[in-house]
Amino acid sequence: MKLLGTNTSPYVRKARLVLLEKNIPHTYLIDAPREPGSQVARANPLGRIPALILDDETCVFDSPVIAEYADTLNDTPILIPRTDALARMRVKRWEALADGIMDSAVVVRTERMRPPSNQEVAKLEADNITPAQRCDHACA
Ligand SMILES: N[C@@H](CCC(=O)N[C@@H](CS)C(=O)NCC(=O)O)C(=O)O
Repeated sequence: MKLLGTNTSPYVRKARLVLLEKNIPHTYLIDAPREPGSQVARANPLGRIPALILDDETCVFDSPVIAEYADTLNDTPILIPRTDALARMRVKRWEALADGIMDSAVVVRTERMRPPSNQEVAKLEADNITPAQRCDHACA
């Protein structure tokens, strides 16, 4: 299988960690979606990375889907509990929280890369309320 991505994408780093942690043979191909000649659009209609292309050309995309697929390929180790519904939900919830934090961080970074006069302050402020602070008040 081939994993398409770039080193700067947090979602790609997450997919790589799962594949490496589980010792799943794969080829990592640096492929930035907007570069000419990119294979990403063929592998993911959303045009985003990471995208995983299996040996039979099946395309797997969105990092939670890649992580879950990879986790079911072997049991060494099992990262997402398979039978205990509550334990499984808790792991998937951590993943949703981490992905959400990354989503916010990407918005802030993208905004800060614009010239200061073009930055949307409201967007930066809204995203500066960290999910970590909200966690203190969230339910168990
Ligand atoms: N929910 C997706 C998010 C993936 C994502 O947004 N990746 C960014 C890179 S960090 C991307 O490919 N953006 C499109 C682009 O750079 O053109 C996932 O978890 O895989």
